[in-house]
Amino acid sequence: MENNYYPFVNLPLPYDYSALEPYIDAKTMMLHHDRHLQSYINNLNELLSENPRLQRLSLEQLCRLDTGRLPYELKTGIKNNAGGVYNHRLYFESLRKPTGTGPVGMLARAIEGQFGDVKRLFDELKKAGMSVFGSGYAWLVSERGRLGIMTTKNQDNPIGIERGLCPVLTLDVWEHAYYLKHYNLRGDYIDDWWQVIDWDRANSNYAECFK
Ligand code: MN3
Repeated sequence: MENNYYPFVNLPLPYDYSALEPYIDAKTMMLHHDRHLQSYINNLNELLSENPRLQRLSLEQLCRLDTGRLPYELKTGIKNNAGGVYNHRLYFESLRKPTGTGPVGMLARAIEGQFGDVKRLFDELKKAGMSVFGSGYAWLVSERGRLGIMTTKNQDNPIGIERGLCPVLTLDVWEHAYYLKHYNLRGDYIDDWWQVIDWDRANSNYAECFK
């Protein structure tokens, strides 16, 4: 991942704000990337600015941070904001303009082997996304190559929860990800999110899990 250390900057989206239309609208993408993600980046930089020792840690290390010696406020702030940066980067980087294609490569084979077909994977991811009460995420993760689906609350993420979990895809179900277009209809947003997944990227995310 680019810009993996302090000071963090908001990397531009790898596509236009309108690239995911008509599934995810340009205004949502602009606010989500330029304001929500930007806030997590600003907050994280601010928290680290007075803690030079923590500035040497990568974004992933900050997500995994598990030192009892940090003051509670700092630990919580870093966990929430490092998670906010990591989760949003993965979310945005794993989307692209709709192409009508499905899973490719080794990920496609793993999905077929474990879920039977891609529809079943989608149904389970959607169920997981719908089950998040309040704000959070649904994830497709790999654990030693084995695919799994999980949810996290707020800005928590799999890498902060357990060392062996490696994210392949993330589905942001915070209302800010869909409310302008889909209002309260999270299920419709999840259907639309599925149309704009970058499956090449998902496959390379999965390949990274084996390194
Ligand atoms: Mn979000």
